[in-house]
Amino acid sequence: MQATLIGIPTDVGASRLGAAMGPDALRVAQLAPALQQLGVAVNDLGNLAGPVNPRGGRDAQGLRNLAECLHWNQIAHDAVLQVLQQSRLPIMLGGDHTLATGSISAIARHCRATGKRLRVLWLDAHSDCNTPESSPSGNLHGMPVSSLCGLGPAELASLSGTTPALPASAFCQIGLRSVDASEKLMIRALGLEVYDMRAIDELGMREVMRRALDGLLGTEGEDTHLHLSFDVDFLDPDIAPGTGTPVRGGPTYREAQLCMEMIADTGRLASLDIVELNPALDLRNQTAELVVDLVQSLFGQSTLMRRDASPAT
Ligand code: HAR
Ligand code: MN
Ligand code: MN
Ligand code: MN
Repeated sequence: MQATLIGIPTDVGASRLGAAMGPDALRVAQLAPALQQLGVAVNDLGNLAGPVNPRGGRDAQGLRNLAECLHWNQIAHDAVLQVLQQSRLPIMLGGDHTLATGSISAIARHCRATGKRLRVLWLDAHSDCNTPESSPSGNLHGMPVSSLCGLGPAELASLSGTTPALPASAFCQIGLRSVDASEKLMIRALGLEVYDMRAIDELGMREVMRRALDGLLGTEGEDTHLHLSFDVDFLDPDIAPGTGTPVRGGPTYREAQLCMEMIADTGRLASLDIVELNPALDLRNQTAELVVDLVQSLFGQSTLMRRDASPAT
């Protein structure tokens, strides 16, 4: 397998500064060598260059830093598309979660061109499906899902070449525990598949992942491009303090590992966003190191040799 790291050091979608240092923290935590150890050939494009956070107020639409967000998403889109066209697996090092609008727009465009079905796993404490009208903050990192579903700011919603970039049914959100009232309505309206923390409590991570990955195993999943959008605040802040909007009550270390291992078992992972890592809030880079550890599981690291790649049904 060949993977390409793309540093996308944006923090223009967030209120707290610091996520722009995320790509370098992941490099310091030895992300590339960790993947190489597993037989993944890795190259690193370095960091894309884009605007800094002007720390603007809300515009007439209620949005903060729309022009800067658009700029970052356009260059993210172009870089990701190029890597996909080289048949390499792009790993986006964020940066705040707005970049997923650009990355997933490119992935959706590529899937359309190659006739693949797209499945997006969204690991996050938040649902990120606010619209300009509903957003309590005006921060665009709270809107990538709605943008991709055609309901965000028009310039962002059309990046993929079609609006919506993908059907809402392509998404599966896992780990939610901070959802605005407006987002609850949006989840209903879009019919988003969601496993919140209560679902993980009640069903267990194994059953949640079994359902989330339905249709991806074996020959049934052959034509599916699996994208993982991994917001670091998915993880419990006790183990992952280095993020801008932590919410208590997230998955434990073991639950997160199982989640990654079960994704790896499908063999369908074809692109990855790692977002919302904020080294300014971290302790001795422990969150970046944890992410690298989890990404190793995502790329097939397991304790024992596994006889059968597919998990028991
Ligand atoms: N829902 C809130 C808003 O729209 C919080 C945004 C979430 N922040 C993130 N996204 N880190 O996952 O402002
Ligand atoms: Mn997010
Ligand atoms: Mn989040
Ligand atoms: Mn299904």
